[in-house]
Amino acid sequence: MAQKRALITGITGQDGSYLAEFLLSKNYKVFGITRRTSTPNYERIKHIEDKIELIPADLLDQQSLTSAIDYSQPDEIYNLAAQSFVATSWSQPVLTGEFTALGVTRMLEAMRQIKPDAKFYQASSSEMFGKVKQTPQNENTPFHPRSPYGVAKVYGHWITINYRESYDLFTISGILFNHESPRRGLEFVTRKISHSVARIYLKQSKYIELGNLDAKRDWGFAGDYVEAMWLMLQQKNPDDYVIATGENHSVAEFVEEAFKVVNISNWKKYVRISKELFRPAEVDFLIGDATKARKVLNWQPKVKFPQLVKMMVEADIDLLSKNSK
Ligand code: NDP
Ligand code: GDR
Repeated sequence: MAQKRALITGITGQDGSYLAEFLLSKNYKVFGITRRTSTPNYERIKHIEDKIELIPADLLDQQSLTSAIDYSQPDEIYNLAAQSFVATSWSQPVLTGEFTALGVTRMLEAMRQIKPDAKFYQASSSEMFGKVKQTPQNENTPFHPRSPYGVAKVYGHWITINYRESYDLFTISGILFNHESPRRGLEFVTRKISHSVARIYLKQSKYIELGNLDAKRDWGFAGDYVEAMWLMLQQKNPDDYVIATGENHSVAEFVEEAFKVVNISNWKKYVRISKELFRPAEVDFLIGDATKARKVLNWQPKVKFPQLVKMMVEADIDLLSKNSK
């Protein structure tokens, strides 16, 4: 059988790096799209750089996406690239719409014109549920996004379905709940916490500044979630799936668990609340129902909440200890 070929947008991000590793382990030829930066940002993929092929392109540039698909001739396309930080979507709403919403159409158009027999995965998000209409959330729960990011993702979700229905393309939307790892960007709350706790433990910092501690999220491990993306594209028919652990915790619980890893029980002493870090509209409570994925894809998350927090705090202690040598 010919070696399968995959094209990943957002390969330099958290999920892109795990997905590239996963596909290499399945013997895929992996191509990744990277955008031009004045200094390279290949930190998360440097250990596999010699095994993958990077193609310069940008979600804002139709021609570059078309060329990338023409060059790589992928069997599977994973569209992970986006402006993915919810807080930034209020300060840069138009850019967020361009990247996170219209970027999806640009990728779909490129595939339709150049490689219509490819399979397409769109990275949709639990942020689409926003002000939740039912609990837990599944594939049939109505959307009520609460940020320009969430609104852009709703567009991405529906345009993916629309290309499936209009042109009979194999396009899938994976509605993933929050997934974290030691490779998570430092601006996201879990990594901010694990990194700050490690700094406090190593006496490099005295406190951590946070916003809303009451928000609840369904947090899983990114390594488990990229497998679900792949499984979705291996099915006979294209469909949409929720991917989640089915368990949620507040930001405060994450903080408490992280301090527990370094044997600090009076965690409140180290936390300051900043009004600046509260969002104009909050998503208070998310919890996913991944029954369909369990039944159809035979997918289940492996890493549990305490394990995830421990993994992240220990990785940051290692990282900071190495950096200070
Ligand atoms: P990251 O922010 O870690 O990665 C985003 C990637 O998109 C980076 O590789 C970034 O490149 C790339 N990118 C951004 N803008 C452009 C552009 N204009 N052209 C080309 N590439 C671009 O996100 P994650 O890995 O966490 O998430 C992957 C996807 O999944 C995103 O679409 C996100 O919205 C979605 N998602 C994530 C969830 C999560 O919990 N992690 C949950 C649900 C959905 P660069 O390195 O150059 O910045
Ligand atoms: P989220 O992740 O918005 O769920 O989007 P984030 O980690 O940014 O926020 C989670 C919750 O924590 C609260 N919070 C803080 N958040 C940040 N970033 N910094 C803080 O200091 C802080 N204090 C409290 C937030 O208010 C929020 O309620 C992530 C992204 O990966 C999206 O791309 C993805 O689609 C969704 O997860 C599912």
